[in-house]
Amino acid sequence: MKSACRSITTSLLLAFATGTISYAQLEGSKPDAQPVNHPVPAIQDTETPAQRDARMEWWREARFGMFIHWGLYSIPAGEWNGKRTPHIGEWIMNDLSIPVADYKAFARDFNPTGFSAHDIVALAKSAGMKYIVITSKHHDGFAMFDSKADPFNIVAATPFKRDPLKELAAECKKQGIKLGFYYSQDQDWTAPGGDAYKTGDHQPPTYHWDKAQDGDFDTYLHTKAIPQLKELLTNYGDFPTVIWFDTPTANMTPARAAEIVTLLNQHPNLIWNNRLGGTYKGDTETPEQFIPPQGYPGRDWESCMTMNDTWGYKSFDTNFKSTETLLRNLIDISSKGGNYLLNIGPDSKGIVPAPEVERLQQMGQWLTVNGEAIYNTKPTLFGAEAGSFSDTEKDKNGKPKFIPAWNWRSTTGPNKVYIEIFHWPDGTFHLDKMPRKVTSAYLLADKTHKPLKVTQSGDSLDVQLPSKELDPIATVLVLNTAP
Ligand code: FHN
Repeated sequence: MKSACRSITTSLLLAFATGTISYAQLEGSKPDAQPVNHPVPAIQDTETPAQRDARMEWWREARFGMFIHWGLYSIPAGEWNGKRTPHIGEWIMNDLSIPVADYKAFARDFNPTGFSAHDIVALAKSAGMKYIVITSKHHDGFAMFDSKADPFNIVAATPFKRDPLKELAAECKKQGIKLGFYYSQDQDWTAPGGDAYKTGDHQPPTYHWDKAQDGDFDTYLHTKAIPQLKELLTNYGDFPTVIWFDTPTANMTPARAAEIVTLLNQHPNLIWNNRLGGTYKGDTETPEQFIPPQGYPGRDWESCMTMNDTWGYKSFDTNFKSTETLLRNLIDISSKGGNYLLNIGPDSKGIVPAPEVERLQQMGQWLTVNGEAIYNTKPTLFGAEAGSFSDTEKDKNGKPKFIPAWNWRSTTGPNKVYIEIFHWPDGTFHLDKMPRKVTSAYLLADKTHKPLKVTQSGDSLDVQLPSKELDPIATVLVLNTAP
């Protein structure tokens, strides 16, 4: 039985490594129940539901956050020694088996003088995002912050010598937005003993391609990962509000994860995701590159997605999703009670690619008018199955196909139902099963809030619409409902 389990786990890891399933799907294969006998109980094991609600409050209201994948991999930008990686840019060291010394040498050329914490935070704000999560250390092991624990970092090893996380923390505080840190706690391809999943071929999860990577995992954990997490948790004032772990291997046993949990428990307001490992479920489910058709009833969740096909910058990846797709993703996710963590990948100068800026600004314009229907709302009253991105079917670009089961989505306020209409109907908007009494209706983008004619009989509701939509991506119909 034991060996059968092991072989299932191994084949799942291989499927992840070869890109046939995503990390989130891999996670989904784990049993759901929260074990109660953790070596060290986490805050989620001990707090009351009311304490949990208070801790999660800002995050639940936020709905929309910015993921930033930025690191040394922005220098090769998808290409090394004349070879282009077809995979995600931040994996280039692993995919092209770049030797440790060669990869570390990129640091000497890393001088992102175009980086402006002010501009990035302002961009997030103009997009209507309420929090930022940035890669403090990705799998390549390079710390994007001032670390005394390990010299392979942006302050000690580059001509730049600045700490972008410090600058972002100051700006986030100034501009009133939350900041979280992504940290690759298990995979580390440049620290001896750090783990590596090998992509592209069928190697075990701790495959190393350079002798310099060999070493003891506990030594890595105790001399690098845990000390760096301590630095991140103590050196940045009010932040981080989120720690975003990633890709635990079997090496992240419950006992090892418990050492990290001991540290996290000292920060009682912290939110952390379900990717620590060692049976800890954390606070949030993290579907990656897809929207779960039913959300995760009873769990907080956040879909993280790229705008093109990479997280870390790749100079030749121009396959950007349209603003329409990105906005409808945000609406779809909100209607199912989740958050959208949308990625940007700055280049080696620290500049955010123009197509990403453009899309974020367009999303922000829509949210300036229609944000009331997104922030701090509750899920739809009409079932969460209303269309989604298919797990199996692809569109003509090879991306998950959007299946619009309905032509609209819905979010809910205490005395309001919001209907975000994607495809404008002729004449009337009809609902078969409206569970609340509607007192009046108007379009959110209509500044005058001109009342629309409502006919309600039993469960059935009709609202007379103007002949043209106010926004072709989504026009929000507001239904005022009786308390
Ligand atoms: O391997 C990483 C990947 O590079 C990226 O950081 C994503 C973001 O969720 N997480 C891992 C894959 O699941």
